[in-house]
Amino acid sequence: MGDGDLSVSENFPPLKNDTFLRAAWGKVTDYVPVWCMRQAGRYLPEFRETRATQDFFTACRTPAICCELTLQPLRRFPLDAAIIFSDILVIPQALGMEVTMVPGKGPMFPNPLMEPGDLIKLQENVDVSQELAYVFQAIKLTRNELKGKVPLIGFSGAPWTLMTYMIEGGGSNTMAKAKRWLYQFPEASHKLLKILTNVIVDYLVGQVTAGAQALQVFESHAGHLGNEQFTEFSLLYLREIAHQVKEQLKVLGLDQVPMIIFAKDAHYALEDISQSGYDVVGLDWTIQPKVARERTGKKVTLQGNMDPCALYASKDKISETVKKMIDEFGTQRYIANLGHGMYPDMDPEHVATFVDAVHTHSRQICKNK
Ligand code: 1CP
Repeated sequence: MGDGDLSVSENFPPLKNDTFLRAAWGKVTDYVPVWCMRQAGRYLPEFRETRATQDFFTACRTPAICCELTLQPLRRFPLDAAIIFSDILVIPQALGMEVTMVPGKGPMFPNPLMEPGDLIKLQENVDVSQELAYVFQAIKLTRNELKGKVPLIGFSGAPWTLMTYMIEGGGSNTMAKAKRWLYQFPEASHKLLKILTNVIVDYLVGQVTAGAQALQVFESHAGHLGNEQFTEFSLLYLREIAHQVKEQLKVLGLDQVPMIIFAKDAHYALEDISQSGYDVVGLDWTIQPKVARERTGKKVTLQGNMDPCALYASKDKISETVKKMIDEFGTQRYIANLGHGMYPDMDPEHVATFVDAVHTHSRQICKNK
């Protein structure tokens, strides 16, 4: 077993493929590991079948279904990591907010936060070991069922991204309501972001205790903030999360778990992001790999960043795009991924081409070195 074996419990099966973890730690790999954001999703017929009889959040609360949905893409593609099936919105639910998933529309909060006075409605001192126990059970079960095939990634939404949903009441193009809070109620905004930060820290530590072998924090709505607001309302909390999680994991003796930050559309702040305490920086497709390397230095691993819509291209074009991406990122300190999640109408065969092109091309380069 290589030094990337990070089993937190002797009861878990030994890890057979540690390439993803090695890349995350900046260790030498003999090919580029790959996974896809939203690799468990509606583009897979077996996902649609499993989900057909289940309401979205009922599925999230049923460990056996989460486990099945997490494993489905692994059965089809030789991916180098699994990501637990869940959603970032389980945290607002744990704080006492009602959230439903409207088919074909997305998440809906019937009673979003309207004014600062609404913050008293939140269950501030939530015990995640109770409220989110179902996620921890799903992680434990999935880690066992993976049988050491690849590492299991746990995740959380970042405070600003969760705040946008809690105030907007769902998805939004402008985030005008949430941004109004930042300008009109900066104090209440910080109060909310702090409440979220505390829950997220407990949640991420709990996921590792349950068996997660890496953690990704999704700041999917970073692009709506300018540099100044990002620094004040996002970066501060992202740093706090990395710092607190790592401190707590160290105390628990579980600190061999890399942390990934994916702040979509925030490359205006890439230097700061790369120095915010995370081991891996996820990139969307709007930044060139070479520019990202120059701006992040040699300490972090980069993850990304093919335009997910490139999966609509022909298989030849996908292979060509992957080759160019790997040539530009290089094969080391690099985890291949898409620049954001996949869409339901994407062809699983094209995902297979993407994964295969990453493995084949990167192995060739590594072999010739
Ligand atoms: O019925 C369905 O199947 C709905 C589609 C779906 C799925 C498959 C949603 C609704 N969530 C998920 C699972 C999910 N969500 C995962 C699973 C693991 C994997 O990647 O395979 C993950 C990591 C998430 C995280 C998530 N949820 C994010 C962050 C990543 C990103 O896309 O930026 C966000 C923003 C959400 C909110 C959310 N959940 C679902 C939808 C449609 C949305 C976006 C709504 C919007 O803003 O318009």
